[in-house]
Amino acid sequence: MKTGNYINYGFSYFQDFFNEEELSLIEPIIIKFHNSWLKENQEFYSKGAINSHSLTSSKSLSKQDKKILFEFISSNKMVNLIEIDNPKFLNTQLFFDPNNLNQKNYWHRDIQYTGISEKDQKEAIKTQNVIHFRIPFKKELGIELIPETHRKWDSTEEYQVRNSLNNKKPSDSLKKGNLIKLERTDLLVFSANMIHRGIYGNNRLSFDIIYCDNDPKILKFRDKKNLPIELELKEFKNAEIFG
Ligand SMILES: O=C(O)CCC(=O)C(=O)O
Repeated sequence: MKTGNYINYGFSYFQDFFNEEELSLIEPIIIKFHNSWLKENQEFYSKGAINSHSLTSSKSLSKQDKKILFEFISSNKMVNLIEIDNPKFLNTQLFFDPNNLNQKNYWHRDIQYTGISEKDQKEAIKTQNVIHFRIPFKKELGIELIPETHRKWDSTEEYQVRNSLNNKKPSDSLKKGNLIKLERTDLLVFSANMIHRGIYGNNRLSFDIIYCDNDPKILKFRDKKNLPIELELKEFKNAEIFG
C-alpha cells in the first residue's frame, strides 16, 4: 500500500485499499442510484453534467440501502484515515463521463463555487479541510492535482488557467499537474480546496465521500436530509461524524 500525505501535499493515494467483498456490498446501491439519476436527469446529463450528489437522501434508495452506505461512510476503515480532529460527514457524489466525450475538463478549487470572496477563499484554504475520499469502481484515467495547493494560492499561470484569463482555458495543462491514475480497489483522498481536475474516459464511475472540519462555515452547506435521520445513530461505529 502506497500512502501519500494529505497534511503536507493535500492528497494521499492508497493502492489496493478495498477488497472485492467491500466493494460489492455498495456497488449495486451505487449503480441503482446512478441508473435512476440518469433517467430523471436526461436533459442535465445531455447538457454536460459529470456528477450527481446526495445519495444518502435519494428517493431511489431504500432505508436498507442507505444503512449500508452510512455503515461504509462511518466505518473505522474510512474514519481512521481522516487526518483531522473531530471530522464530520458532509455529503456524497458520483463522478461519471460526460455524454459528449469531447467535453473538456476544467481545473478548479471546489471553494471557488461557494460564493465567498476571493480574499476569503485565500484565507480559508490556509486552515480549512474539505476532503474527498474517491472510490473508483472501474479503472479510471484519474484525477490530476497540484500538490500543496490545498494550503497555497495559485501561481499566475494556475490562476489564469483556472479563471480562463489571458487566452488560457481551464482545460490547459499545468506544469505542476500530478496525475493519479486509479484502479478499482484503490482509494484517493484529496482536498476539495486544492487545484484539481478529473480526467474523463473509460466510462468511469467513482463514488466520492466528502468529510470536513467541524466548522459552522462549512457545515452550513450540509443538507440534514443526507444524515441518517431515519436510523438510530447508535447503530453506527463513528456516529459522531453525523453530529
Ligand atoms: O472527477 C472529476 O471530474 C472532478 C472531481 C472533482 O472536481 C471533485 O471531486 O471535486
